Amino acid sequence: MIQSDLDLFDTQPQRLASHTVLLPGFALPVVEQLLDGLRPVLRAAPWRHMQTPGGLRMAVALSNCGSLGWISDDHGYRYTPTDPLTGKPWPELPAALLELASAAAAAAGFPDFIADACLINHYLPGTRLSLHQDRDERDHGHPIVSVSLGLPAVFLLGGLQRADRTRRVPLSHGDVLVWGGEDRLRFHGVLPIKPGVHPRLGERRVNLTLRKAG
Ligand code: MD3
Ligand code: FE
Repeated sequence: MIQSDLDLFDTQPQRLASHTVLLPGFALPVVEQLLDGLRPVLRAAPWRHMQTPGGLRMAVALSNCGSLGWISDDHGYRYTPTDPLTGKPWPELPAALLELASAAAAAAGFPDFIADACLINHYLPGTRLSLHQDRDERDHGHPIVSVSLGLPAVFLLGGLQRADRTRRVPLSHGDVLVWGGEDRLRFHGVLPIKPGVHPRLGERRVNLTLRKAG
């Protein structure tokens, strides 16, 4: 293999900010285990479009697993122990996902992370996620681990003020992003997903966001 080809398969961690680390391809060895774990979750808690507190339908469809799940309705954004669609507890966090989250956090310098909530976001081509902060968790001291699957995305990494300039970070199938500490409250978003067909997931992007919410 010639030297320049190595860059294409670079799986070295990349520090994007003081407490933000991209782990390219970190989830690739366990993708099939993740998908096997997600199938029963999505049967029990199917994709749905939540309403924002302002009454708008979110473009991203979502589900949750773990002891807490993130929801949005006319009362606001919050974590709940049960799925409002079924009234039942959210499905359990699949073991492969829980283990991946702890391993990724450790690789990024957060050795004791145990997730209790996983938000599962579903993007069709054209779907975007506008710039926002994640502030609904009880303790902002814990890191967040995000796993990208399916179609690629361009992630926007901003600063602590909405108006701060944003950086574009390409995210591919199997990439894992970990952030915490002072980066935990950075504004962030996702540009509209480009049309395409992913060989494993088809015309969609799925993002798993693992947190300690409780
Ligand atoms: C936050 N999801 O669900 S996660 C969300 O790809 C959400 O579905 C996006 O934002 C998604 O709340 C992005 C990745 C991420 C990466 C870096 C960050 C979130 C970040 C840096 C600071 C704060
Ligand atoms: Fe977010």
